[in-house]
Amino acid sequence: MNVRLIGVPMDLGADRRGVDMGPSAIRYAGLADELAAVGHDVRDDGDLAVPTPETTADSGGGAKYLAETAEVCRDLRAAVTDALDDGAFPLVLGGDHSIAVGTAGGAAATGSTGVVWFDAHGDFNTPETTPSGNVHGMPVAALLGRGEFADAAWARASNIDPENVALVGIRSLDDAERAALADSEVTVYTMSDIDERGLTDVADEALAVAADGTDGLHVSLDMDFLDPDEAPGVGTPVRGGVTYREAHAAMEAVADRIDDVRTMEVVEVNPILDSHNRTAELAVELLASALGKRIL
Ligand code: HAR
Ligand code: MN
Ligand code: MN
Ligand code: MN
Repeated sequence: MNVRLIGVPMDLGADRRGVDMGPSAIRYAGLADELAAVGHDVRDDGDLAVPTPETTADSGGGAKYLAETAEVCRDLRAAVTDALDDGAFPLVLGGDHSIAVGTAGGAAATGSTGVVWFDAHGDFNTPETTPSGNVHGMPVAALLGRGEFADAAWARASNIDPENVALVGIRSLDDAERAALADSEVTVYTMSDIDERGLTDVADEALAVAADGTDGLHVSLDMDFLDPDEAPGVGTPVRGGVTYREAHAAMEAVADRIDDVRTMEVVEVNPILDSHNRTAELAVELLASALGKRIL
């Protein structure tokens, strides 16, 4: 594949500072070389321009920096569709999870899109329900046009049907978010499901749900999907996440369907909270697995 790296040093969507350094940390951990070793042609387009909290006044409202986030997501969507038009595979490096609106929006601009979302969190809040005001807790709801996002052209992706959205690894939901998810057609695989059925079975089914009747897939990997013992460098760690081996198995399930995958992103790597770049190195390993690296 022609892999196109797009960095998005975004941290307007989260309270803990530092995810803006995620793209650098992932590059330093050797992503381009690792993907080249798997056999891909890799081009790095560098980072998008993203405002920092130091230079930006919050535009106000129930969601912090929503107007600024919208602007970045519009730019990212354009970068992703450019890469897709060139026949490349856009691999987006975050940044906080709000950027998924741009990545998945770019995928959906080219056809109906299913989404597989590996995360501890549901990211299904809206500006009306959010307890924190942080947009990284809202991207799934934004893409599906829920609440205030119903009229937001930058957010809502009409080519993404909730029936083709699957969340995997979930173990932290806010009350209103839980009720909204239960009420929706989104499929949620919690950690309990993974305990009972095993990761491979759950990941295969999640990918099948997303692929059912769609033209392509978007895969979103929030590093807090993993247990914090494995991935300490994330802003909102939640105990009880997947193990190192389970995370690789999830990415190998993605690799089995890579021909259907149109876009992928890795988000929420926070080098300030990390231990010797361990989480960024793990992100590189997992991306290599997803893009076809095999032991034998
Ligand atoms: N649900 C909480 C909120 O809305 C926590 C947000 C999520 N943090 C993330 N996203 N890293 O997955 O504020
Ligand atoms: Mn997330
Ligand atoms: Mn998360
Ligand atoms: Mn439907």
